[in-house]
Amino acid sequence: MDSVIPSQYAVILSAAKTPPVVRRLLDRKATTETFRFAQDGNLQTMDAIVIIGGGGHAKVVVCILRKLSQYHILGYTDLSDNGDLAGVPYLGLDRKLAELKAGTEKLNAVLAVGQVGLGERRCELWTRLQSCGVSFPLIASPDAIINEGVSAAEGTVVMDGSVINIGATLGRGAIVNTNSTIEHDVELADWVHVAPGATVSGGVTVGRFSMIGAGATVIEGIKIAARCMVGAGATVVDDLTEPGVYVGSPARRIR
Ligand code: JB3
Repeated sequence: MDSVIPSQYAVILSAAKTPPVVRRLLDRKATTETFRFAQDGNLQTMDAIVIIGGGGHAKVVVCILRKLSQYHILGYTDLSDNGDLAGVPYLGLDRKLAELKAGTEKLNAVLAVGQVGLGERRCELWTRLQSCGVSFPLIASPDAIINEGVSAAEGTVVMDGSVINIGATLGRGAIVNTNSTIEHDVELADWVHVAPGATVSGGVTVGRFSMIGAGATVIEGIKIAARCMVGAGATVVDDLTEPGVYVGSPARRIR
C-alpha cells in the first residue's frame, strides 16, 4: 500500500526527481507514515498519531501536538462523531486503531479523554487499546518547563505552562495540566491528574488514580493516598491517608 503523504509534501516531492531516501520511504509498507522537511532541510519521517477522545481535553492536546511538529495527526476516535476537532477528522470507534496498526510498523496514540475525576477510566481505556500494539509516547508541550532529572513514564501528557522540577517522577498516563507546578522530588503514581494551576510542592507523593483539582495547593512533603480527589482551590496541609474527596483550606474529607 502507498504511504499517505499530505498534499503540501506531495507537491514538493513530485516537483523534483524523487531522491533515493524518499523512494526508500515510499517503498516501505506503511499506511500512516508521512514526511516533512526539518529546519536543516533534511527529510524526516513524522510519526503517525491518533487522538483518543474528541472532547475539550483532546482539543488542547491537538494544539500541543501541532506545536511539536513531530507527529502526523491521523484523526481522533470517540464513542460518536463530534465533527471536526480543531481541524482533526473523526476516524471512528476505538477499534479503528487495530485496523490502522495492521497497516503500519508503528502507530502512536495519545489518551486525550481527560474527564474530570479519577483516572480509572483512562487506565481501563489504555489497557484495552494497548492490546492492539499501539504506543503511547510522552507528549510534553514545548511551552512547558521540564528541568533536568525528571522522569516520565509512557503516555504522560504535559500541558502548556507547567513547570516540573528536578527529581520529579511522573507515572504512566499522568496528566500535568496547564500552568501546574510539580516541584522537586514529587512522585506522581500512574493515572494521576494535576489540574490547571495546581501546585504540588517538593517531595509530595500522590497515589494512583488521584486527582489534584484546579488551583489546589499541596504543601511540601505531604503523602496523598491512591484514589483521592482534592477539590479545586483546596490546600492540603496534612497527609491524606484514605481514598475520598477532600475540599477546603485546610482540606477536609467530605465523602
Ligand atoms: O479542565 C480542563 C483544562 N480540562 C478538562 C479535562 C481535564 O476534562 C475539560 O474541561 C473537560 O472537563 C474534560 O475534558 P474531556 O475529557 O475532553 O471531557 P469531554 O469534553 O467530556 O470529552 C470526553 C470525550 O471522550 C467525549 O467526547 C467522550 O465521548 C469521549 N470518550 C469517552 N469514553 C471516549 C471514550 N472516547 C474514546 N475514543 N473511547 C472511549 O472509551
